[in-house]
Parts: sequence; C-alpha cells; structure tokens
Amino acid sequence: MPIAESELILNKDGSIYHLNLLPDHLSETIITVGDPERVPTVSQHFDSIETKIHKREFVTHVGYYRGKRLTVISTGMGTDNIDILMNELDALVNIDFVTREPRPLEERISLRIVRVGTSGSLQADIPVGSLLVSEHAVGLDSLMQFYPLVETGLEVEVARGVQQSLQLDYRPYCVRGSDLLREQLGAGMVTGNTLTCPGFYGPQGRVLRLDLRMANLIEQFQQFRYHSAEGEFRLTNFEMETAGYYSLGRMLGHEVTSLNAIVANRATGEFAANSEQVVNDLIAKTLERI
Ligand code: R1P
Ligand code: URA
Repeated sequence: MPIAESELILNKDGSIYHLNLLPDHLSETIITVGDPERVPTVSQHFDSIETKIHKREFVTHVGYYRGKRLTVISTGMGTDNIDILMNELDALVNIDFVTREPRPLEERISLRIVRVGTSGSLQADIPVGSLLVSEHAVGLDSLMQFYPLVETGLEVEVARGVQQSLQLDYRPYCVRGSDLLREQLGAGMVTGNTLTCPGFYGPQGRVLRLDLRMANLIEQFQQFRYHSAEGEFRLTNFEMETAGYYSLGRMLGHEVTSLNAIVANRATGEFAANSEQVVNDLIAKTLERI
C-alpha cells in the first residue's frame, strides 16, 4: 500500500515537507547541529559546497570535505524537532518517493548521523571546555510514549532508577548510541551518559523567577547512580536532543552518536567564557575524524 499524501508529505518540487530536501541532496554521513548559524561554521571547512537549502530552522549545506561527501543540517532545539528530522532523513533514503513504498529490507540504507551540540555538565569533575561523547542517553521528554522502543534490561533498570529518584509519575527512557561511531569520533573525549530534558530552564533545574515542583533537582541528577556488572552508571551532562536521536536511530536502523561541547557546569555555576572556541574545537575534531 502506498503511503498516503497526508502521511508522507512532499512539496511541489518533490522535496520532503520540512527539510525541503530531495533524495539526491543527501549524503550518507550527516553532521547535525542545533543552531542554524552553526551550519556555515561547519561548512566553511568544506572544499566545496554543492547545495544550500533552508526551511524554518532546518538549514542544510551539502558538500565535500577532504573528498568525502558530507551534509550538515540544523535542527533547532528539542526532541520534537528530532522526530521530524529523523523521520524525514530516513524517508529520503528508505522510501521511494515515486511509488510511496518503503524500500525492501535488503535495499535499506543506514545513515551515519553525528550530533555536534552544546551541553551543560552535571559533575564538578567534567569542567567547562570538556568535549564529551554520549554513551547512553536518558530521555525525560515524552517522545517515546508514542513509539515501541525496545530497551535492554540495563536501559530499563537505569530508566526506572531515574524515575524513582526523581519521583516522576512516568518512566523516562534510556538508550545507548552507536558504539562504532562513539569509538571512531569520541577517542580522547569524556565518555558520558547524557540526560535529555524537555526544556532548558525548569527541566534542567534553572530557577529565574519560577520555583520548581521538585526540590534539589540538580542534586538528584548529580547523585543518581546505578550499579551493574558493567560498572557504575552516572549522569554526566544534559541537553535537549540526544535521547530522541538515539531512540529513533535504533528503531530506524541508523548509526547515531552525540558529541557535546561542555559550555556550562551546574556543579560549579560556571559558564565558559570561550564557549564559541569550545564548539569550534569540537567541530574541528569531528571533521578530522569523520
Ligand atoms: C539549548 O541552549 C540548546 O543547546 C543544546 C541543547 O541541546 C539545546 O538545543 O544543543 P545545541 O547547541 O546543538 O542547540
Ligand atoms: N545546552 C543545554 O541544554 N543546557 C546547558 O546547560 C547548556 C547547553
């Protein structure tokens, strides 16, 4: 059965609804960033740029870096945007836009997707200026209420532990990213477990003028531990997208990793004076290794 026009929405030129891209535009290796202004910061290193397309917060540049075809695309903030990004990227490679049928299993393409984003550290021993690769992500957002994510025993236990320690009335989700990409791109970086929050202020324990429902939220995040045969699991940092990437990547069959430039430290109250430099360092390392 072809996928209906209301489900797989194509623009008049045949491009996918939000990303505005045609299947031929995309490379199999993709760097994603939250901030649309970070796209040219990445693509300025390319030898050549063949395509520049934008719609809403999704700015895309496709080009060549040291002979390798790369796409860099911005997502805006939050896992709701990652739902759009991941489904539309997957549709571009794994659905035939003419027949509107998913490609047969043996023809499915697995993309390599690398998030290059900023993040706040939860632990005093991970200072601002650190670069961190996320081994696991724990999602406090509601995206996985709508998909049948299969989690391992360890992932379920960690997620239950976070639920208990925060006394949440829903179970967060926990998912490990691509080991392959983490090892390739994250060598020498801090390996961490990233908490994905559905907001920057209250959900990350920031108090400006509003009190929070949960007292000591940051301390709860900092002190959370889960012990298993694999060792001690602690939450190292937070941001707003990684768990969405890892869960949708697993379900759709794409390799995904999340690289974090630590610009704030919530244990010490610091914000990096040179946050742009930290992000530029992360971009340079990513391009060198990709
Ligand atoms: C919040 O300031 C934003 O920064 C982080 C968070 O995940 C959120 O998107 O990532 P980016 O720097 O990639 O946007
Ligand atoms: N991005 C976040 O989501 N939180 C921080 O503290 C810093 C960057």
